[in-house]
Amino acid sequence: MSLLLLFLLRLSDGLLFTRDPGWVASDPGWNSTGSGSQLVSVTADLSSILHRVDPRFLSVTIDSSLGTEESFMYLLRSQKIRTLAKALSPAFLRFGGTRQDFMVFTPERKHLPSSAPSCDEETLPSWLEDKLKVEWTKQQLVLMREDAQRKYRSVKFTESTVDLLNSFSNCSGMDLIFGLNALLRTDDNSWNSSNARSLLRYCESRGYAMSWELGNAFEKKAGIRVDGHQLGQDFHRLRDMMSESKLYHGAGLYGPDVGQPRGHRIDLLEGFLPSGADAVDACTWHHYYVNGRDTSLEDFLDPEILDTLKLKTKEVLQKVQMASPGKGVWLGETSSAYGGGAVGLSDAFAAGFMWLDKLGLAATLGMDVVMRQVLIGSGSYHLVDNNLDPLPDYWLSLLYKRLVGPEVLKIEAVAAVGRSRRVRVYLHCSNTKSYSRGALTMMSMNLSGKPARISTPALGSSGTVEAFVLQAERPGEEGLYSRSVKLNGDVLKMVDDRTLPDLKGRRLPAADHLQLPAYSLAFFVFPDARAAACHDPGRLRGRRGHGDVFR
Ligand SMILES: *[C@@H]1O[C@H](CO)[C@@H](O)[C@H](O)[C@H]1NC(C)=O
Ligand SMILES: *[C@@H]1O[C@H](CO)[C@@H](O)[C@H](O)[C@H]1NC(C)=O
Ligand SMILES: CC(=O)N[C@H]1CO[C@H](CO)[C@@H](O)[C@@H]1O
Repeated sequence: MSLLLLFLLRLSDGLLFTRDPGWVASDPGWNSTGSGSQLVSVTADLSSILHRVDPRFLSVTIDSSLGTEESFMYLLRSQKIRTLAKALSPAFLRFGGTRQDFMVFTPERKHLPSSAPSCDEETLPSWLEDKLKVEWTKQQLVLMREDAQRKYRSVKFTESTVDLLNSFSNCSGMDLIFGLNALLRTDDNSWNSSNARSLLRYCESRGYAMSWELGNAFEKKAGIRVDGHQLGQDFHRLRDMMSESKLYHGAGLYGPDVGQPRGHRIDLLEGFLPSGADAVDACTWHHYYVNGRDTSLEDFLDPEILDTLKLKTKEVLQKVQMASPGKGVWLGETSSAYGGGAVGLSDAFAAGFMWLDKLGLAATLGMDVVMRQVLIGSGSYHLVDNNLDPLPDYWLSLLYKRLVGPEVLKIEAVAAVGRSRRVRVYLHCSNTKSYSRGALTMMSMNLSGKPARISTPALGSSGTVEAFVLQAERPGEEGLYSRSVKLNGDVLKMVDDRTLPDLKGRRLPAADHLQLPAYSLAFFVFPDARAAACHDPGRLRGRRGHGDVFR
């Protein structure tokens, strides 16, 4: 028997976090709240979990564009970016993207250096960091021109690129995934693995623990076309090569990194699965909501656009479940807008709605890992700006890491007049590193311009709620373009290159109405919820629970 919880969302023009003693838990009061406010009820099943995602669910990428000139890889020795990355661990760190299929390993060293410097020894001197940042900003213009013309040159990289990636991921506690070049083909159009073999040998000789991918959204590039069946065979070749290695025989292999379903692209996945599913540990696909060169603020706040992820995810999950039941599905590269992001939006507060909704929806539907394009790389969908300072989506990611656990619960928001479209909610058990077992974290956003209030009577009057409300630095629609963000009213910024600010919640008695201001993103933690599903997270609804919540 599932315990049904009823939250009430009351929408009005109230003040932030004010007490409303007039509310009575048993009063259905749907249309008698005065002041023209509207109620939305939120139901949740706290007896069992829908799905458990990977502890590294929120993961990040470094776009291979950073490797187009090897010197830029040294930015990964910046103390600031290391501090920021470490705070997001555990996570996967994927190195890949469009240019991975143009990168050729070209070893230079005859003799291996004795041992790598320790994490503290190797940070970049500030004069060099400043110089690299200026040059990287210029380089991005070159890269954007290449992207616009879709003309890519072959890029040589040496041992340094992998050394820097390994020390960055190792020192920040992330698990490195390296995307290999699939465009190296033989005369009969199968994958020429000789360059990858040489890279694997080098990495093995250095003892680098890492996992692998092959090809980035590859179907036709530089005049070469590869079908899904062939790609599956290429993955087997890579898996065989890994099996021969002492270090990599048990390492992860993920793919095929197909683009989102759009007519023939799904055929690439369908073609791949029969021949390639056995070779991969998880099936990866890419998702972007909109074209960065042709989008607007309205798109970033449009519930219909947010919902498109649900349809595409279901399509992919269905194909994978049919061909390879039980195989995990990952968003292997994903962000708001393709084409490098939408200038002025993908790096602004507005991007948080797509990001938080994607995290909520992907976990609910049953995807195991979501890799955000990009932690660092060219384009405007990065988590840190060109000075390596954190952008709003970085802070959102950090809060997610601190507050949200891997167990997903079923929750639904229903307005009196139908499904609530502009207030979106997701529910997980809380991260047990931050809260005791049984605690709940509700993620929530209000996509429109009026304030909303949330009541949580069913969680008991003795309990408390911790609110983490993110808002743009400036109010109103103009604020949505802001590159800084406030947590419970205070602008978030690093204390220094080694220190992040405290992310403090605001504690409220559970009987209070919680305010969800206009255009806000919020995490509400219920530390004393004692949710059965979170006490005993072995209690899974069915085997994998893919998508039950929206049936
Ligand atoms: C970092 O490298 C060391 C030495 O190879 C290894 O023992 C450790 O587990 C690595 N840490 C991470 C987080 O990968
Ligand atoms: C694969 O590539 C290597 C290096 O470019 C080349 O020497 C070799 O002949 C190629 N092998 C095949 C089968 O095409
Ligand atoms: C901020 C907000 O949403 N205001 C809106 C919050 O959602 C409700 C319910 O859909 C809207 O009616 C409000 O306008």
